Amino acid sequence: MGNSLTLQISHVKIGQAADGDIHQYYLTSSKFKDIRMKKSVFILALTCFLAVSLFAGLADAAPKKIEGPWLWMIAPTEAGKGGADSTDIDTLKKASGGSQTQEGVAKNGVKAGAKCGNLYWTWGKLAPTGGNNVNDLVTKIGLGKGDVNDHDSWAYVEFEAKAQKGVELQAGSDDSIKIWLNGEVVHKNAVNRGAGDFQDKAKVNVIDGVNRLLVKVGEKGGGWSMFVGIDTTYTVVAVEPAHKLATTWAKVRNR
Ligand SMILES: [Ca+2]
Ligand SMILES: [Ca+2]
Repeated sequence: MGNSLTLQISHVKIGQAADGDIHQYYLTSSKFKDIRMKKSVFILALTCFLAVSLFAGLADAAPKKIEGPWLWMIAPTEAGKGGADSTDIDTLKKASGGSQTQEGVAKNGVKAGAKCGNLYWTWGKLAPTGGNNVNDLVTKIGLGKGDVNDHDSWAYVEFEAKAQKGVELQAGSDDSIKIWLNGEVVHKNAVNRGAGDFQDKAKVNVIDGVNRLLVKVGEKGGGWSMFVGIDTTYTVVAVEPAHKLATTWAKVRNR
């Protein structure tokens, strides 16, 4: 009588990924005749375990960072009150002499070239890495100079998507952050910290068609950075000056 091996493998659904269900596999019974077979059972079980772990790892991947282009504006805070202290202060309203407010931009959007004090809302594509990406960007597009401190930045973007509830939004910021989606505050973290990647998570509801996303980051001192991603399929829309039609800028598939 030669060697024989009988295996019974069961599986159970443990989650959902974009491309299908995630199953966990396990041996429910096995019969083996010699040591060599034991080894193959072990290898089979290990292979199943690694395959499931890898799949689960892919399903948990963070969303892609939104590089935009976003529309940008910055405004000073009170001296020594940048970052966490100014998270809920509408320094945009003050800088624009009352013609713009954070809530107004969050709800109704803003156009490229709109004026705020001596500055104009300007396009800029945000680097997905680095601990000073906002400072690098605002100095590049001419809104600020050198190492900017005690300032707030606003980044505005419109994206087209399909309605979906409970979508995961991830964000990182140096220093504090406040995020509005379609006029509602969906995340806030009044904190002074460094950032080079995502740090916070929030669940948001995406609507059919154009969604309006506004992100405020408060900079106290040192680095000034921002990272925002949303775990759905969307298309970033370029917000042109009022007399032009909005045009599709870039198509982004998230996975
Ligand atoms: Ca700085
Ligand atoms: Ca900082």
